Amino acid sequence: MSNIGNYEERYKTFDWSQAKEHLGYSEGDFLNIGYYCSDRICEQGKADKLALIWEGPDGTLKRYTFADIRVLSNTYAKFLKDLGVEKGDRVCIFADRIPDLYISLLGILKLGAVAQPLFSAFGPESLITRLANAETKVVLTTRKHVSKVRKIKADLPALKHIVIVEGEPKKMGEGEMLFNLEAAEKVEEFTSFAADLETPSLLHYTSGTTGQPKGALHVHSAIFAQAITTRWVLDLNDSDIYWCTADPGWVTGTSYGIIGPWSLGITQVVLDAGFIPDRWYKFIQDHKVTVWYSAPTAIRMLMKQGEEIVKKYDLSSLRYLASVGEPLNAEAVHWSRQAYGLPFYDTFWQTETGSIVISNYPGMEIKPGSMGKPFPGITATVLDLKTHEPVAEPGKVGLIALKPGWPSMFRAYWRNEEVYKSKFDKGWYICGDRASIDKDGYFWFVGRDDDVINTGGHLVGPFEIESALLEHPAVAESAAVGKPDEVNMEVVKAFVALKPGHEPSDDLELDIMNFIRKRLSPLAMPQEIEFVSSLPKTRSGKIMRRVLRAQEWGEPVGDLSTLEND
Ligand code: 6R9
Repeated sequence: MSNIGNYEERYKTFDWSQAKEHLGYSEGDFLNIGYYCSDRICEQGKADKLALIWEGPDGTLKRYTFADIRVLSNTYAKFLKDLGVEKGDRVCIFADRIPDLYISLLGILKLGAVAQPLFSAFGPESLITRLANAETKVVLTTRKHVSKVRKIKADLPALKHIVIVEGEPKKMGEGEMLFNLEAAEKVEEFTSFAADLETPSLLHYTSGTTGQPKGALHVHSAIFAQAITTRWVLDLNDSDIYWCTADPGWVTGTSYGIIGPWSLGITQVVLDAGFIPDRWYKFIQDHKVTVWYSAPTAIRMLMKQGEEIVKKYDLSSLRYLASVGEPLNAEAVHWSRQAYGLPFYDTFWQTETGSIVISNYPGMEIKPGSMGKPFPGITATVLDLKTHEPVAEPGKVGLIALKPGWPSMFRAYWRNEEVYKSKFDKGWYICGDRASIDKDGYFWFVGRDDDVINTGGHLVGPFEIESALLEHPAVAESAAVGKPDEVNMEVVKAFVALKPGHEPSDDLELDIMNFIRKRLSPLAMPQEIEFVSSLPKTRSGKIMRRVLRAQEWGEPVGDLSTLEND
């Protein structure tokens, strides 16, 4: 029997007070995600239970009990407090998936500060937009990544400390210090900040069509939604060994790679290494992973490797598989049934929603290719593209929209009230995705409603790429769009018009690609650059990405008259 039981029944009878009860919370109780994910679990008698089994790039294993996580996150909280970090201050964690990333995040929350994890492959330009906007006070990073922070430090007046938590640079710069968690004096007791339901907790940056990335701000009560969805969608129980393959630089890696499992006292495993199929399978075999939460691109890459390699490993521990981040094609669901004897269950949500909002559930029939149905407590629909009224006919495409009010919903885009407000209309939060709903109430994803590029499950904003392209000395104009890719679903393609005196060449193409990879990240790097003499524009001079994108996808360009007049 699954945790959710009968979905339809749950949907009918659920209200969010049950999610609070599920965590043993009553109105007015002490609340703090850091405390809930460590001290509270120890108080439940699970102090000696493993919270984290970590495997490093070279195969090193480290094990942490909930008691370890409790004391070590206290140690971080105290260290940051002594450094002058106060309630509400933003503390960025910029590191690979080292244990410190997971532990310091809880420490930051215990202190009442706001944790801002950033993907460690980000280059200086991606970093500065996010650190400047958040006015981040402290960056926790490692020897491997500190040089990228150093490059931009002079332009970040709010940044007071750079703390190197792993490795030791040859030379220390101004405002830099070392912190070694293993060597530090352990802090047995730390009084966590008594957060209320609306106290800010996490800041995750996400890309939109226009402007720089926006910081989606979450609050401590998000844990109620994260815990109940972990229980009912990921079906986690006390005896599970859980593996979430997402990096905590992205929302999946915090909502379901830290808070969800630990709020329920569940053992999780982390692999701090890139994607190597053999290594992934061996990891599942070695640690006897039971529940695996991953992404379609990874599944497609595993599919490409075929079934023979699957047979080399004992994957019999697996009992439940789920996926998020991009469309999970029906073929991938069929293949996983065939290869692992289990289907992947698709789940849909966003940085802004903080937790799974539309999903398939254990026990509910999967329609391969569909994202499933709204989570209990979530009212979801699709709205007419123009009028924003709910679409009545089954199968008609509209905008996915949710009734605001669930606990893990974002509360703001950091210092960007205008864009935040633009996400709401007629009492709905509009996700920015298109879908249809069939006669049985299943949601079918169609595509994004904006120009954001989803590459391998990671969103990249065309504006950010175009701004960086313009900084290249040879580039006069640019446009970035997604082009189809068999594995990553989409990859970035850039259209570039050169400045006088520059000629298209393979060398220049490579140079521009590398320029973006270093400044932004490997994800944002165009896989192809097409040199053009000019770009299609509206009369007011806005580049028409839609035209370029349609060309790439072999789709009709559609009605251009409105665009040309804007
Ligand atoms: C959790 C996360 C959100 C965007 C979302 C949509 C796409 C996520 C999906 C999916 C099709 C699914 N997306 N899940 N598309 N099927 N099951 O991924 O957050 O990085 O903010 O991305 O990802 O376009 O709007 P985030």
